[in-house]
Amino acid sequence: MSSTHVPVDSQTISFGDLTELLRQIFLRHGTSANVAAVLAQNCASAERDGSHSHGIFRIKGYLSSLAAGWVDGRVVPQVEDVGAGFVRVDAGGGFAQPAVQAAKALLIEKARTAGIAILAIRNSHHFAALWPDVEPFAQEGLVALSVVNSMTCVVPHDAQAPLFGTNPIAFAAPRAGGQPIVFDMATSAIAHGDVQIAAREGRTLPPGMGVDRAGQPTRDPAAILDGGALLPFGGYKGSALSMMVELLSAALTGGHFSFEFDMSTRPGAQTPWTGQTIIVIDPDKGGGQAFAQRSEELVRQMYRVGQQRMPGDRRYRQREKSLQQGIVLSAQDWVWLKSLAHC
Ligand code: NDP
Ligand code: PYC
Repeated sequence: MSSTHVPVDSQTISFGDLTELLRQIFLRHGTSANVAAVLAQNCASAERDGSHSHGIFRIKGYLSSLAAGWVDGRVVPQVEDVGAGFVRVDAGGGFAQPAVQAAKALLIEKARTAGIAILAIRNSHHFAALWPDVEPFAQEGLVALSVVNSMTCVVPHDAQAPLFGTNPIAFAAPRAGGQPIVFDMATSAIAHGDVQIAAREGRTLPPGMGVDRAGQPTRDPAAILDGGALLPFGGYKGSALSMMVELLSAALTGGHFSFEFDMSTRPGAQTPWTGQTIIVIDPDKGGGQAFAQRSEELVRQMYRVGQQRMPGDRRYRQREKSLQQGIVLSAQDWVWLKSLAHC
């Protein structure tokens, strides 16, 4: 073990033990065994990689939505083979990740045959980081792009009221000399989860993230959460990408736009009820040299001109550390998770 500082008031847990603890929690709060396993793996992976806004921080929201009957933790997703390169899934009001899992083998088979395949998921709840939905494809030599819309809280560029969700885009591509290239980013200036964490910790946000209930710029996360809203990143450019995410996640799939459901009608509901699209490409069908060699060359050139790190590198570094030294949880979170598993 390294001598890296670990806070005294904390608990260190292995990735496997955290996954198992979370699996028990989901199981005890109304999910099927399969859904519990899929969500536990997803949530523990986020905590392992330091994606803290979408790790155990989200457990309260998952359980609240389950208890409210807003999301179905037991439904079995219905996979439909609708074209040479098109797979559809009706998630049945359940979580998106089991829908991805149910369709994955067919999607990969189609991508390898046709060169490209689309997975269109509707009637689904996505409450997680998006990178776990694309990274595994790149580990199999494929290129993957995913989008998911969330809940109305982002004001389109130049507009006066929120309409879009925080709508992330995630991309993954194989690379010859290292871990896959992966980026995963909200199209809002900041993820909603990070606003909640800043409010909890009493931190002020950088300028340009959001507005208060009167539409005035604010750096106070509590004012954003209390009737205010977020802004897209990068002005009209981020706003256009957020619009694209709405179209691909909802219009294409048959899911809800971020503004088409109202969580306030179901007390306790926290998970956005929308849709998700994943596009998978087999780069071997391209006309260039081996894709992974070419992506390695691009990375080499990026470093040569001064880029300090690749997107995804912070996570990979944190992953390695967590796998070697364990995942550090606060004592408070540890006691809370144990109580949820045994209640
Ligand atoms: P960040 O702004 O923290 O990071 C966005 C991307 O940029 C990451 O791939 C990150 O890599 C990379 N990056 C960050 N800093 C640098 C740098 N200095 N150099 C190079 N690359 C860099 O993410 P967001 O706050 O936008 O999103 C956080 C999470 O919230 C995401 O996982 C997203 O999927 C999730 N989310 C989920 C939603 C949902 O509906 N399910 C809605 C909105 C957000 P690295 O990870 O290595 O830091
Ligand atoms: O952090 O913006 C967010 C978010 C929305 C849904 C899940 N995470």
